[in-house]
Order: sequence, then structure tokens, then C-alpha cells
Amino acid sequence: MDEKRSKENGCRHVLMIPYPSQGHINPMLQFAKLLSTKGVRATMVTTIFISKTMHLLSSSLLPNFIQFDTISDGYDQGGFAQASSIPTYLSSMKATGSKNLRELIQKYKISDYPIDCLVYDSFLPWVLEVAKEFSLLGAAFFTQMCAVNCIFYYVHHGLLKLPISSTPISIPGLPLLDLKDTPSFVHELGVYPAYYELVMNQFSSLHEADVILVNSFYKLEDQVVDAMSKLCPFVTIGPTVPSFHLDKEVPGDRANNVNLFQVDSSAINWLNPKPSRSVIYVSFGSMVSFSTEQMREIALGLMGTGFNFLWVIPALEAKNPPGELLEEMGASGRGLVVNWTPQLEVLSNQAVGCFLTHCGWNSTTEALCFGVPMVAMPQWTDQPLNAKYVEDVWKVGIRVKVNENGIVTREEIECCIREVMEKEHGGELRINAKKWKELAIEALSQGGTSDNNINEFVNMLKKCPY
Ligand code: UDP
Ligand code: 7WV
Repeated sequence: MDEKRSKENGCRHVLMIPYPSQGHINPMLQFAKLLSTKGVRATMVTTIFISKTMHLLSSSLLPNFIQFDTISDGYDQGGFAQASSIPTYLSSMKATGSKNLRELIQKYKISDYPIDCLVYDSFLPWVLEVAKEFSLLGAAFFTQMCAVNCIFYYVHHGLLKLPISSTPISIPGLPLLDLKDTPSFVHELGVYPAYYELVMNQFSSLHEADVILVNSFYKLEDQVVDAMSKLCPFVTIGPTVPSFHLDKEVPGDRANNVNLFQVDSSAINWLNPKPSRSVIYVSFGSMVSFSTEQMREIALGLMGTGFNFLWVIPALEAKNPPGELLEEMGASGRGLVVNWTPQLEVLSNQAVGCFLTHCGWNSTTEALCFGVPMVAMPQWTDQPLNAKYVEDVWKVGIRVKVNENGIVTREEIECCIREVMEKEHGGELRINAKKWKELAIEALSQGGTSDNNINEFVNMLKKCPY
């Protein structure tokens, strides 16, 4: 194997540089797996802190194919949490990261596997500068859906002026949008200014990238992709849900292999004996946290439904959830609260009937691919627009309403969950999701849109001069 893949035989080597968060690492790693099955050597570059603290599930990682290496973000002991502010972290990552990245490229230059291309998270446009310094190919990788990228493109280029002065907002290829449907950076101006710059800067030097890869698939957002084709050609290569669950071309590829939290598999044993579609799965991803009041409403809403539920609260100890409620939920015998689950195993478990989710893009595509109807409770960044598509475009879920105090009440949560779990509507959502799953499989299978796009990318790699 190794011999076949060495420099003399024209094997290409790509460094994959994700933004260091769970929702950005998962799709990049999956894309690395796809490249490796097509004969490209892919090395995932994480931060030193993440490489020291991540939980690596290596059983389905194709160990001969994917390597790991590191660069520093300047915070090797505590990562992002150690930084004094978001802008401090981002500029440290850029300064230390680009210096380390140059050294990494030099290291490989004198090895059997020199680098041909940097596949970089679009949140890190400074990687493209490094790629160009070394005359390497630079492939931007967007982990968010095309519609979200389209809106940021419009804002960045002054085609959509902020603040928005009139609604509904009409953008070619997108459904008409209310303010609440737009990414938070569009309707909550001044909140997280450094992240606002991060998402807008994705487009600052993008025209210099050799290709713009997006974790989505053509039929999921054909109108956006078509409308943007002249302005900013999005090359869809997703969904990056492990192959075993979709086209099965890489049968061992079943899981997300890098977890930033300790996975608690007890959830699966707990789910297994439960009746079909009787459990609510509740997760708000790796970053969202709620006020104590909102936590209480969620807990009481869940208990009010009378259904069993599995609730992920990452870093549980640190989140300060209402202790007596946790006890009550446990004592009721109906609620299991865990730190982190193997989410794909949960969503594919027969017992799960509905997914109360923040609509992070990965969770959204996973639910879509497993046919699990969603109750969408978006919080920030791209989540509101993802939720809009879930409810109104793909019709695979319903969105909770926020009251005048900014709270989603227990009654609202209970009512939405009942709608999905008990009413005919839930069945319709499930049927719709099945259709999207089939289209996802089609996109990734031989001759499908995503598969073709990936092959074209691999051909581009093969053509580049050493
Ligand atoms: N995830 C997981 N276990 C959990 C919760 C989430 O493995 O208990 C995974 C999930 O499958 C998804 C990722 O973590 O791939 C979260 O990404 P997403 O874009 O949904 O949300 P983010 O964490 O970026 O807000
Ligand atoms: C991590 C940090 C900041 C953002 C995101 C993730 C995201 O939206 O994916 Br803005």
C-alpha cells in the first residue's frame, strides 16, 4: 500500500486544515476519508491542544490512509477556552498557525510525501496565503450550507446592506426571509463582532482559491447553487455523513472519529430496549449554552410530553443546569442526561422518534439522512437559516416560537414535540426526510453530483505539477 502511494508513483498529498471546533472538524475529516479512498494521501492538521485532548475512535478510520499532524494556535495548554477573548484567540491562531503551517510544509517537502494542496476551512483564509507562498493549490472548504454562504457573500460584497431595512428579504435562489430566518450575524448586529468578521472574511480572497468546496449537495439547494454559479461557484461534495449510513461505498466508515468530549455509549444500551420511535433525542451541539431559565423550560417541556428523552449536555459539570431538575428527570425514569453521545448511532436507532436540535449544519444533515423529524430550536450563527430550510423548504421539521421575553416556553416545546411524535404531521415529515436521504445517496454514489465533483477535484490534484 505505502509503496503504491509514494511520491514516485504520483500519489498526491493534501493537508486538511479545519477550524478547531467539533462542527468544523467532523466534515473535514469525512472529506479526508473520501479523498483517501480515491488514492489521495490526506493529513488532518489539528491544533496541538486538540490533538492532546481529543478522543480518537480509530476503529473505522482507515488507519493506513489518514494521518494526523499538528500546528499550534498559541494555546497548547487550554485551547480556545484559555484565550482572553475571541479576537485574541483568532489573531493568535492566525499568527502562530501560519508560522507552524509553513514549517509543516517544509517538513513534508523533504519527506516522501511533499504537499500538493491545502484544503482549508473557509474560516481560515490566511491558509490560502500560505498555500500561494509555496505555490500549492488552495481549496476552500465551507462547512455551512450554500444558502448561508450566499447571504454572507451578499453582505461582504455590499449587495445586501445592514442593518436590513425592509422585509421580507429577497435574494435570488433563496426563499423569502424574515429577519429571524437570517444568520444571527445579519439580524443581531454587534453581537460577537470578531465572529462577524470571521464569517464575512471567508470571501475576502476567495477568488484566489483554486476551488470552493461546500459540505452540501446539489439537489438540496439547487436554486442557490445555480443562482451563485456566476458569482461564486459552490462545488458541493456532501453530505459528509459517514458512508456506511448512505451509499455504503466505504462500509467501515460508520462514525465521526474525533470527539472533543468523552463519548458516553451508555445511551445506546438505554435506547435499545425502548419501543420504536418512542424517544426524544435532545442535543444543541458542542457550543450552545442556555440561561438557567431556558434550561428549566426545556426540562419541564420534555417531562410534560410524557415521552422518554435522551439529552446531551456537554461539559455537564460546568454548565450549571438546574440540579433539582436533573434529579427529577432521572428519578422519573424517563430522562437520561449524558455528556456526549455517538450521535450517528443515536439517530439511526429505531427508538428515536424526534430530534430537538439547535440546527447546527452537521446535526441537520445527519437528521435528514437518518429520516428523523426535527423540532428546530436555532440559537445563533447559521442555525436560524438552517431551521428555515428544515421547516419551509425541505419540510422535515417544525420550528419553535420564541416568546416576547426571548424564551421558548415549556408549553411551546411540549406542543411542538407532540406535533412531531403524535400527529400525522410527524409521519409526513418522516416521508419527506426519506426523500432527501435518497437524494443524498444519489449525490454520493458513482456518477452522482457530489461524487463527480470530488472526482474532478482529485483530477485537478493529479494534474498539478510537482
Ligand atoms: N455530536 C456528537 N455527539 C453529541 C452531540 C453532537 O457526536 O452528543 C456531533 C454531531 O453528530 C455533529 C457535531 O457533533 O456531527 C455537531 O455539529 P453541529 O454542526 O451540529 O453543531 P455545533 O457543535 O457546530 O454547534
Ligand atoms: C465556531 C466558532 C464560530 C463560529 C462557528 C463555529 C460556526 O458558525 O460554525 Br461563527
